[in-house]
Amino acid sequence: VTTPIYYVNDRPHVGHAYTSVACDVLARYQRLAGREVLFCTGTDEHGQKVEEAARRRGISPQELVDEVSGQFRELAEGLEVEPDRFVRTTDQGHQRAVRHLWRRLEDSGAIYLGSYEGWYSIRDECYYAESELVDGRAPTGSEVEWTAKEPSYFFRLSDYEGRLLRYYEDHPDLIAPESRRNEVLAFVRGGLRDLSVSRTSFRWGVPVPGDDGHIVYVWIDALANYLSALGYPGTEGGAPSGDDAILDRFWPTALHVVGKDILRFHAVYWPALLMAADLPLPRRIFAHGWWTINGEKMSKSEGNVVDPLRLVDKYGVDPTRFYLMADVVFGSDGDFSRERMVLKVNANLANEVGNLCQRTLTMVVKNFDGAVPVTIGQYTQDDRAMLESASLLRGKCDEAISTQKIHRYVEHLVAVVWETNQYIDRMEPWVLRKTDPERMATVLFVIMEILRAVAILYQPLIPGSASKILDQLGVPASDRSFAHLKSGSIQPGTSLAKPVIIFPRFDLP
Ligand code: ME8
Repeated sequence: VTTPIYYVNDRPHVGHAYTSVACDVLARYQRLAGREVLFCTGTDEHGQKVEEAARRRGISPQELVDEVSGQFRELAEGLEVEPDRFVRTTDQGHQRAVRHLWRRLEDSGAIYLGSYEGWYSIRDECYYAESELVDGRAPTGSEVEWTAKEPSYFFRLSDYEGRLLRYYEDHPDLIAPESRRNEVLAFVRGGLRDLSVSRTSFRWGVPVPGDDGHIVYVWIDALANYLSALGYPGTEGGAPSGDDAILDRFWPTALHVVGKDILRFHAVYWPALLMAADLPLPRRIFAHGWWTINGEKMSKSEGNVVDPLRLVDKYGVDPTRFYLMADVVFGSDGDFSRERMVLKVNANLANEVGNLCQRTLTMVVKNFDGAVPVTIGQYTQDDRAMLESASLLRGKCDEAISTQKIHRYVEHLVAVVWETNQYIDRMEPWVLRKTDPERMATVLFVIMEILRAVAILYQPLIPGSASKILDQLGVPASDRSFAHLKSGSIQPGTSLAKPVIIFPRFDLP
């Protein structure tokens, strides 16, 4: 599972947090499902944009990249995003991978020397054709500048049009969501031009092997991170067979999660480069949507950039992760509003799951000598229906996660908690206390079983809070993987502590 590697020309904001949390949820989920996962992220530290940002601040590029890369690490830590690899493109190992990839492209005849003139957007680190400009700007709204004719290496992207289209057709799941896939197809069908892949006008980057007047185009450098994260190319000079051995383990199931802004680089350029280097393609490329803030574009000049770590300070890490994943369909655009965050977190976490836990466990502790009740009656139709909903959760969540419908995964959990709250209100265990204590025990036991399933499945999204719920339910740490959904259960007689509130309620801003 990979995030994009983030540019270090700017501080991390909620958009970066979004992608990183999403990937962390996907990685944790698969790990709890028993799969071997390698979760990679990092920082994209080369290029003209970074060189200029350093110059503006009067520091060296190296000082700048060290500082901002550190901020991206802190962002991950603060959000409890736990990658296995953090690639920095200034790492020696990564640069070696870039040089190796370059040589393979060159050896296969996919690179030639020509000359380039045209429009370039430094903000997007992207070349644009005259015909793509809108009112003298890039289609993204970024400023473009004219690059006077300079010698440049080119990648024969135009050779790959047919092969890419065939590959997309044979692998309909490669690019998602569907609407984005269609955009990519339309773009490739519209014809591909060869891609300029080196620059001579700045120095901050990886020199082209054998011609160090040229710097490798920052996107080739950046995309190679997905290989260098896996140790590519193995031994120095790496024989092709060596590459394959190292990549074998994780590369065939690689999932690239990116924002829609950079889908073209991942779904067109990257597959073509891999084809040219005779390397297999990743399994899936998922483009999520774009966040605005209160309906407006997030930008430094607007002064409306949301610092995710400030959110964590104020609301805690799990409410922040929850809001980011639960509020919008993964794949669609979202709009950040503190008010909606508070409403959503208060409703789904504090009022629904938190309150259910608190009520249930308080009754258990008070009425059954601080332990899970031992005498439990026959299940009724109602009880069985509730337990059935809980046992269907795993399949539904698996289905959602395997297609990156993270919001859908959350919805399944929210729905079962909702149903359970209706169940407790219908069963009124607080009334049963006097009339039928055994029935009370049964109802509370059913709810604890459901909470156990919900908390186990919530671990990828709200790891700290889910484990607090499991602690309160007396579920041992060794029994919390998804395999225990079926094989485990709440143990009668387990002593329980008096529950404490897990999800605080927040005031509206
Ligand atoms: O593009 N809404 O880096 P970058 C949603 N270095 N997601 C957002 C967002 C927003 N408003 N703003 C940023 C680069 N993102 C390259 C990538 S990969 C080989 C090289 C997220 O720092 C989203 O994932 O501009 C987007 O694709 C990424 O940050 C862009 O980060």
